[in-house]
Amino acid sequence: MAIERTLSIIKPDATRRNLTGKINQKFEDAGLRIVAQKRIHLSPAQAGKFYEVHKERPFYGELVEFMASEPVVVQVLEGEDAIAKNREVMGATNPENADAGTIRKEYALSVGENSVHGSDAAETAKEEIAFFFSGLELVG
Ligand code: ABT
Ligand code: MG
Repeated sequence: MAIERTLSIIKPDATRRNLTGKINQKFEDAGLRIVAQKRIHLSPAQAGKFYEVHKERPFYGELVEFMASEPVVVQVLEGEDAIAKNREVMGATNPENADAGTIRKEYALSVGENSVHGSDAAETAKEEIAFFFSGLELVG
Protein backbone atom coordinates (compact mmCIF):
# COMPACT_ATOMS: atom_id res chain seq x y z
CA MET A 1 0.00 0.00 0.00
CA ALA A 2 1.25 3.44 -0.88
CA ILE A 3 1.01 6.76 0.88
CA GLU A 4 -1.55 8.80 -1.10
CA ARG A 5 -3.18 12.19 -0.95
CA THR A 6 -6.84 12.87 -1.65
CA LEU A 7 -9.01 15.97 -1.86
CA SER A 8 -11.82 16.25 0.65
CA ILE A 9 -14.56 18.87 0.90
CA ILE A 10 -16.74 19.42 3.94
CA LYS A 11 -19.90 20.68 2.26
CA PRO A 12 -22.23 23.59 3.21
CA ASP A 13 -24.81 21.40 4.99
CA ALA A 14 -22.04 20.32 7.39
CA THR A 15 -20.21 23.64 7.89
CA ARG A 16 -23.59 25.25 8.60
CA ARG A 17 -24.24 22.75 11.41
CA ASN A 18 -20.74 23.20 12.94
CA LEU A 19 -19.71 19.64 12.08
CA THR A 20 -16.20 20.43 10.79
CA GLY A 21 -14.49 19.25 13.99
CA LYS A 22 -16.53 16.06 14.31
CA ILE A 23 -15.87 15.16 10.67
CA ASN A 24 -12.15 15.89 11.00
CA GLN A 25 -12.08 13.62 14.06
CA LYS A 26 -13.36 10.75 11.90
CA PHE A 27 -10.60 11.34 9.34
CA GLU A 28 -7.91 11.44 12.01
CA ASP A 29 -9.28 8.38 13.82
CA ALA A 30 -9.01 6.49 10.52
CA GLY A 31 -5.32 7.41 10.23
CA LEU A 32 -5.76 10.17 7.67
CA ARG A 33 -3.60 13.25 8.27
CA ILE A 34 -4.99 16.69 7.33
CA VAL A 35 -1.98 18.17 5.51
CA ALA A 36 -3.79 21.24 4.15
CA GLN A 37 -7.09 22.88 4.97
CA LYS A 38 -8.95 26.11 4.27
CA ARG A 39 -12.46 27.49 4.58
CA ILE A 40 -13.70 29.18 1.40
CA HIS A 41 -16.96 30.35 -0.14
CA LEU A 42 -17.08 29.11 -3.75
CA SER A 43 -18.65 31.27 -6.43
CA PRO A 44 -21.21 29.51 -8.65
CA ALA A 45 -18.65 29.64 -11.48
CA GLN A 46 -15.97 27.96 -9.34
CA ALA A 47 -18.38 25.28 -8.09
CA GLY A 48 -19.54 24.70 -11.67
CA LYS A 49 -15.99 24.22 -12.84
CA PHE A 50 -15.15 21.81 -10.03
CA TYR A 51 -18.18 19.63 -10.87
CA GLU A 52 -17.81 19.96 -14.66
CA VAL A 53 -17.72 16.15 -15.04
CA HIS A 54 -21.35 16.07 -13.89
CA LYS A 55 -22.43 18.82 -16.30
CA GLU A 56 -24.89 16.63 -18.20
CA ARG A 57 -26.43 15.10 -15.07
CA PRO A 58 -29.94 16.27 -14.13
CA PHE A 59 -28.83 17.36 -10.65
CA TYR A 60 -25.90 19.55 -11.86
CA GLY A 61 -27.64 22.91 -11.40
CA GLU A 62 -28.83 22.05 -7.93
CA LEU A 63 -25.43 20.66 -6.94
CA VAL A 64 -23.61 23.80 -8.07
CA GLU A 65 -26.11 26.09 -6.34
CA PHE A 66 -25.76 24.10 -3.11
CA MET A 67 -21.95 24.06 -3.17
CA ALA A 68 -21.88 27.85 -3.64
CA SER A 69 -24.61 28.54 -1.07
CA GLU A 70 -22.40 28.77 2.03
CA PRO A 71 -18.75 28.19 2.97
CA VAL A 72 -17.03 24.85 2.52
CA VAL A 73 -13.82 23.48 4.03
CA VAL A 74 -11.44 22.09 1.43
CA GLN A 75 -8.66 19.86 2.66
CA VAL A 76 -5.98 17.42 1.60
CA LEU A 77 -5.88 14.12 3.48
CA GLU A 78 -2.75 11.99 3.45
CA GLY A 79 -2.18 8.40 4.49
CA GLU A 80 -1.87 4.81 3.40
CA ASP A 81 -4.42 4.13 0.70
CA ALA A 82 -5.94 7.55 1.47
CA ILE A 83 -8.28 7.69 -1.53
CA ALA A 84 -10.10 4.44 -0.75
CA LYS A 85 -9.83 4.90 3.01
CA ASN A 86 -11.45 8.33 2.81
CA ARG A 87 -14.31 6.94 0.74
CA GLU A 88 -14.84 4.23 3.37
CA VAL A 89 -15.00 6.81 6.14
CA MET A 90 -17.40 8.93 4.04
CA GLY A 91 -19.83 6.09 3.32
CA ALA A 92 -22.14 5.66 0.33
CA THR A 93 -23.25 8.72 -1.66
CA ASN A 94 -26.85 8.24 -0.53
CA PRO A 95 -26.92 8.25 3.31
CA GLU A 96 -29.71 5.66 3.23
CA ASN A 97 -27.19 3.19 1.82
CA ALA A 98 -24.26 4.25 4.01
CA ASP A 99 -22.81 1.88 6.61
CA ALA A 100 -23.13 2.59 10.34
CA GLY A 101 -20.38 4.81 11.70
CA THR A 102 -19.66 6.55 8.40
CA ILE A 103 -19.82 10.33 8.05
CA ARG A 104 -22.73 10.25 5.65
CA LYS A 105 -24.72 7.80 7.79
CA GLU A 106 -24.31 10.02 10.83
CA TYR A 107 -24.51 13.48 9.31
CA ALA A 108 -25.76 13.61 5.70
CA LEU A 109 -29.22 15.07 5.12
CA SER A 110 -29.84 13.64 1.63
CA VAL A 111 -28.03 12.37 -1.49
CA GLY A 112 -27.38 16.00 -2.47
CA GLU A 113 -26.65 17.48 0.95
CA ASN A 114 -24.34 14.63 1.86
CA SER A 115 -21.80 16.51 4.03
CA VAL A 116 -18.55 15.49 2.29
CA HIS A 117 -16.87 15.00 -1.06
CA GLY A 118 -13.84 12.81 -1.65
CA SER A 119 -11.78 12.17 -4.78
CA ASP A 120 -12.60 8.84 -6.43
CA ALA A 121 -9.26 7.85 -8.05
CA ALA A 122 -5.57 8.76 -8.17
CA GLU A 123 -5.92 10.91 -11.30
CA THR A 124 -8.93 12.87 -10.02
CA ALA A 125 -7.25 13.33 -6.63
CA LYS A 126 -4.28 14.96 -8.34
CA GLU A 127 -6.49 17.26 -10.41
CA GLU A 128 -8.79 18.17 -7.52
CA ILE A 129 -5.90 18.96 -5.14
CA ALA A 130 -4.35 21.21 -7.80
CA PHE A 131 -7.72 22.92 -8.29
CA PHE A 132 -7.67 24.22 -4.70
CA PHE A 133 -4.07 24.18 -3.42
CA SER A 134 -0.63 25.27 -4.53
CA GLY A 135 2.39 23.14 -3.67
CA LEU A 136 3.40 25.69 -1.02
CA GLU A 137 0.20 25.07 0.92
CA LEU A 138 0.77 21.33 1.29
CA VAL A 139 2.55 20.59 4.52
CA GLY A 140 3.29 16.88 4.87
P1 ABT B 1 -19.40 10.64 -4.26
O1 ABT B 1 -19.51 9.48 -3.33
O2 ABT B 1 -19.85 11.91 -3.64
O3 ABT B 1 -18.10 10.76 -4.97
O4 ABT B 1 -20.46 10.40 -5.35
P2 ABT B 1 -20.28 9.63 -6.71
O5 ABT B 1 -19.48 10.46 -7.63
O6 ABT B 1 -19.86 8.25 -6.42
O7 ABT B 1 -21.81 9.56 -7.10
P3 ABT B 1 -22.64 10.42 -8.05
B1 ABT B 1 -24.05 9.74 -8.07
O8 ABT B 1 -21.99 10.50 -9.38
O9 ABT B 1 -22.80 11.84 -7.43
C1 ABT B 1 -21.94 12.89 -7.78
C2 ABT B 1 -22.21 14.07 -6.90
O10 ABT B 1 -23.52 14.56 -7.17
C3 ABT B 1 -24.29 14.63 -5.98
N1 ABT B 1 -25.64 14.20 -6.31
C4 ABT B 1 -25.84 12.96 -6.77
C5 ABT B 1 -26.68 15.09 -6.15
O11 ABT B 1 -26.47 16.24 -5.74
N2 ABT B 1 -27.95 14.68 -6.42
C6 ABT B 1 -28.22 13.42 -6.89
O12 ABT B 1 -29.37 13.09 -7.13
C7 ABT B 1 -27.10 12.52 -7.07
C8 ABT B 1 -27.31 11.12 -7.61
C9 ABT B 1 -23.61 13.75 -4.98
C10 ABT B 1 -22.19 13.72 -5.42
N3 ABT B 1 -21.51 14.80 -4.74
N4 ABT B 1 -20.40 14.83 -4.43
N5 ABT B 1 -19.37 15.01 -4.02
MG1 MG C 1 -17.65 11.40 -7.01
